[in-house]
Amino acid sequence: MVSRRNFLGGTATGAFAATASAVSPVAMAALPEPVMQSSADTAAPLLPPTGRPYNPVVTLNGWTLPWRMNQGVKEFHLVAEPVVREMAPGFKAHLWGYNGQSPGPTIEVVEGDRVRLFVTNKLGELTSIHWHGQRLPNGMDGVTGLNQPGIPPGKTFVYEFVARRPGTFMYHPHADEMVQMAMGMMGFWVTHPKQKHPLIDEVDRDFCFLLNAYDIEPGSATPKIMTMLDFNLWSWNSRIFPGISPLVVRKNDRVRIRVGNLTMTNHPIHLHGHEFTITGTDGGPVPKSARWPEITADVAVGQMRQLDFIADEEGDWAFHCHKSHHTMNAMGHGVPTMIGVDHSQVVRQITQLIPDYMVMGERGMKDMTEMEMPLPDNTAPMMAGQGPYGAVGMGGMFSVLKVRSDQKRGDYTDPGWYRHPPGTVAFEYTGNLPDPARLRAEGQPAMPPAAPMQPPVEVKVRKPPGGHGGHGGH
Ligand SMILES: [Cu+2]
Repeated sequence: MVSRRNFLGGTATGAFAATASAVSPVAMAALPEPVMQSSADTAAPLLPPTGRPYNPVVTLNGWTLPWRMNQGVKEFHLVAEPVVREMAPGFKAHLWGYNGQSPGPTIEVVEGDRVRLFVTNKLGELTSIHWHGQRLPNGMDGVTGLNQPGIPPGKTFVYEFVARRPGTFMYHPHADEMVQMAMGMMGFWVTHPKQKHPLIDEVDRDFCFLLNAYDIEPGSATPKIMTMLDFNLWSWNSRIFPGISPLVVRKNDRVRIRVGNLTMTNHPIHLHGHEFTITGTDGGPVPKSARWPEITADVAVGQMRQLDFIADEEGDWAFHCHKSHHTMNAMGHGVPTMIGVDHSQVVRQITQLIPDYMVMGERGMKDMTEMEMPLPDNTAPMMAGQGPYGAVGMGGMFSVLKVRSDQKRGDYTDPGWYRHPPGTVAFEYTGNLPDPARLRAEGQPAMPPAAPMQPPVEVKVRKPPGGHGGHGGH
């Protein structure tokens, strides 16, 4: 296995950067050596050693696949195979992917590049790769049975086409659909413009990741591939918070985030502290006249979105899916909502039968992040992540945009937590709480009832203990 340091450090670069003149006819006939990745860390951007220059992307908890230039053709070698993916520290999943990881490596090319992709199948069943969003000859489109025979186990197929339009794309199998994508087979593809493009601004930092989801029973490691909607792990690049790298930027950087969705539901991706513009989709750059500002972009199934903004507010800004269940990790489903329910009497009776019975969530579910719960081995904590002010009650599709004025250009190292200037953090009010002013119309219907009203039903609200007793409680 080639480690990240190995191929980014330049020692191995020669193997991929062989110039056309250096490639003998024998070597041309040979497969490019597959580059494997064993780490789930975010690799540094891969500066193109050959071909047209471009500003490379940073794949969250991923990497870009090096290529071999062969007589003007960029040659890549993808290996479809079972992988072990660390989804969060201490939690490993048995997935299928490419070149040692799920998702597979990001492919980066330049508009107009001729690309040759060798795909070796090390799975136990047929596979293929569809190059989502590419203009290409029909026979290169990768739909098993329709455009090509499936790639049998142990065999290698060759795809070749010109990357005709710049943009944000992905790749995935079109073979045993439900199984192979549910097992994590997918990857990102970026085609950079070959020259200044009127609709594609140059940016300082360019991040990309795929939205994916798994259903892995606590204590096990293999996804249940029959699950259609009820997933328990909502991930970015097969990672869950707190395992997702922060997006580290320098203040006033122009930032692009590219997101693709290969789950079975939509994800409203939400950024705090800034507004962004959707500047492109997998259909291409968005005309300037059709752009509008957003802080949440809904990425539907099978779609890709390219978000551009200027990171001009310092701080640690949450960046997450806005579906609240998607910022949670593996939890037991069918857990009743116990908020406001006083189970102290019930507990006394149950503990006589089950001595270590534990009641959860009387104040909400966040209690559980602070609780030391016995969990089966290889289980993602339900919600985890420790911030500077305590537990962050989120997991899953969540990360942090870290904007720092003293971050060096091109430096992606985590600067740690933001140090808030004095007097800029929400603080406790310690004065008296006045009685609430009530509107006279409170509780009245908008229209008079047609028939005499039933006596009103009294709803009792139980406030959490330890609040300001006597003010608004019952
Ligand atoms: Cu979501």
